[in-house]
Amino acid sequence: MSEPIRVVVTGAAGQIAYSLLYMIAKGDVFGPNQKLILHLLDIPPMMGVLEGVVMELADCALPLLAGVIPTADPAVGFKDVAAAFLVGAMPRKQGMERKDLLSANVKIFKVQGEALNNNAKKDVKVLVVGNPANTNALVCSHYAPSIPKENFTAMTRLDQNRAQSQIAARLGVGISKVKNIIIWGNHSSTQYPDAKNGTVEIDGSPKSVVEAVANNDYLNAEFVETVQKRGAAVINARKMSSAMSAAKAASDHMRDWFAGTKDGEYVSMGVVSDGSYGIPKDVVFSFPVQIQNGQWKIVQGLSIDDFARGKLDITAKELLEENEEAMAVCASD
Ligand code: NAX
Repeated sequence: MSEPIRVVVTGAAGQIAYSLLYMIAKGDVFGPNQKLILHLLDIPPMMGVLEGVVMELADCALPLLAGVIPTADPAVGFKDVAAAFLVGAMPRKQGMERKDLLSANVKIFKVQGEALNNNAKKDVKVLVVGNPANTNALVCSHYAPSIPKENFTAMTRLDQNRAQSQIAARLGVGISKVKNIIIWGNHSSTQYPDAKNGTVEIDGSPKSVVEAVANNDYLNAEFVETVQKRGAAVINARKMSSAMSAAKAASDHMRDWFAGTKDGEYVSMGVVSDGSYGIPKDVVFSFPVQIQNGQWKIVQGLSIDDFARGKLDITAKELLEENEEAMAVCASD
């Protein structure tokens, strides 16, 4: 057993955290030999609810859990953390314009960026789940200049998992047979779920998804739309947004970031663009990445057909607009 690491989850009294905390505390993310001290950050009115979560974590009797620190103070929440799950964000309320949502979130992620900068370990790995996730990650990084930009990522793993699951169901194979499905761009309805670089194992041998599905109309239309609209479909059915699956995706994202990806496999993460695939620099864009020793690298040389090019440009344009709005709010603050 190694020394415990400190891990913060924000929005700790919310519904994603309710599933995520258990996954982290039982070893799904940092492995079965890594002890943890969990920092639970939420806002003052939620401290009573958070107390209940603390009681339940104790009642889970988890051997890896070396401590739990519930707090509404970002300086305490981010103190010495090695990993940060930024789940809490301002939800969109009725009548709220996109701009209002963005400016409320810019304020939250400014405060949290500063608190990370002043309190967290300098090699902290930050995953932003709270929406608009990509732009929130950029804002957070902007206010944490002492932490490398590469350490700020946004979650598109739920979209990837949804896409992988759609292809597995379509082909009637187990989920683990489907690999390298990509989510490009923003975690929004402009994202481009791309199965055309994916592979599937059928009867023991790998095939391209394009060949196995043998229906490009499906891959370009129904598949893309189903993944893009899956979040809304869950809300319609559950009357609440995806939580268990979002928590599983956050746990997958951070596990792969710490432990690395398997040979020949890649995963999608919102990361700061270096201009790869003609995407403007410095937006947080979801790319396929491979990870070794805790460092991600964008997978190069994948084929982008005209259809994909159009989709990538649309989602990049949306991100540039969001960034401009966010930076205007930052500047006026
Ligand atoms: P909940 O409303 O259940 O929980 C959010 C929690 O965050 C609340 O307890 C709230 O008090 C807390 N919070 C608000 N401001 C805070 C602050 N400044 N510091 C700390 N905590 C704060 O939402 P939940 O369903 O858990 O969703 C959380 C976020 O994830 C939302 O922004 C949601 O849009 C986003 N999602 C992102 C996904 C992704 O793939 N990137 C998918 C799932 C989810 O929709």
